[in-house]
Amino acid sequence: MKTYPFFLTLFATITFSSCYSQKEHHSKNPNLKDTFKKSFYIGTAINESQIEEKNTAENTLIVSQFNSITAENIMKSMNIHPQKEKYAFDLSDKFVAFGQKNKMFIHGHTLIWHSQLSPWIAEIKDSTELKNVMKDHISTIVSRYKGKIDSWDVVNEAVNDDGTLRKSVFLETLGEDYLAYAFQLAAKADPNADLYYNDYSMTNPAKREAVIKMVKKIQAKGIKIDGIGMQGHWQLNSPTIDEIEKSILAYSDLGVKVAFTELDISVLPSPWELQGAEISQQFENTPKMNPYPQSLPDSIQEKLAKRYSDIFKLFLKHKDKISRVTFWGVHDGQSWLNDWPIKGRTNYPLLFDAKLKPKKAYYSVINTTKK
Ligand code: 9MR
Repeated sequence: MKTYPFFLTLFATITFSSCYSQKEHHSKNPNLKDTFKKSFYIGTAINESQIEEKNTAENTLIVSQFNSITAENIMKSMNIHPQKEKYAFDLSDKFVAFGQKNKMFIHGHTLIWHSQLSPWIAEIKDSTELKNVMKDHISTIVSRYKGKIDSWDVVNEAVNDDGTLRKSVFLETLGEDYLAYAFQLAAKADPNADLYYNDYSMTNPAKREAVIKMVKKIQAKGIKIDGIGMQGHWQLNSPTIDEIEKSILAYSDLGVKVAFTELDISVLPSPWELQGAEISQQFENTPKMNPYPQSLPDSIQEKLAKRYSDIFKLFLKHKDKISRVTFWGVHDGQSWLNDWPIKGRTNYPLLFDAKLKPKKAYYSVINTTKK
């Protein structure tokens, strides 16, 4: 029998056992970002306290599971550009530094949006002034993070669910040209960032057709638009997988990337009038509308797990078209759906519960990659 010097045997033993234990560790502790590494980025929206790393357990969860971040609120115009001559970059600088430190894909949300709009912008009536403000806003923010923020929601929620253009200070003052103008400004400020149009109810046929028409008009002007963001604020039974698939195919036929930018699945009843994710809607909180205030029954956990699994199987089927899947929040405790469309409910829309424990839905998502 051939014998090896002691130090070589020792080296081989240590190397093997450390590889083995890493592998063991990996398979016992799967994580989202590695599981989908070859397919698309897995992101989360983070709030102010998470950007500032105030809670160690939340921070550990974010960096171990996600390889992309979006700021849930701090980059919206009323926060980042509160007055004409004043930008507030403190938190957005921290957000970008957090992403860089953790080698994450950083997404900017959002440049032009009718909601959470700085009140002083909403009051502008003069078209030249509004164009100048758009130019200053987009150029200042995008160039500050040039080469650091990888992609932007340039325009958010400009189309109504019936396919008409949403009335906003931008549409009313500048007409629909404001859409192409916003993309033109963003492309000039950072030619290498990916530029997205982002909206909810993107599986609704009338809205889908209108978004496609809008993107084609921007493309026809020779202006750069790289992707379409389907927010993905969905329910247990709607939209159907078939409707989601139709939208993935129709949007990617435009030659742009498709991203799922704000994914969450509400398990609570929704008032019948409810449309998409229009945040101006609020309804009354009654026990019937808040059926699981303490915990989510097993039968609904199962339904949520199956729903997420069906959705991720579809995402994997179209991984060549999908750039990123971002959840709207890290865990159930922080979700906006606890307060919308009815204040003070307990919803369970994400993969981690309010105690940061992975839910059945988490494992069902991880398992979609297993043959
Ligand atoms: O999650 C955000 C919530 O904290 C804010 O109160 C709300 C106010 O506009 O915006 C929520 O995020 C929205 C996102 O920016 C755009 N798409 C719909 C999201 C849910 O309303």
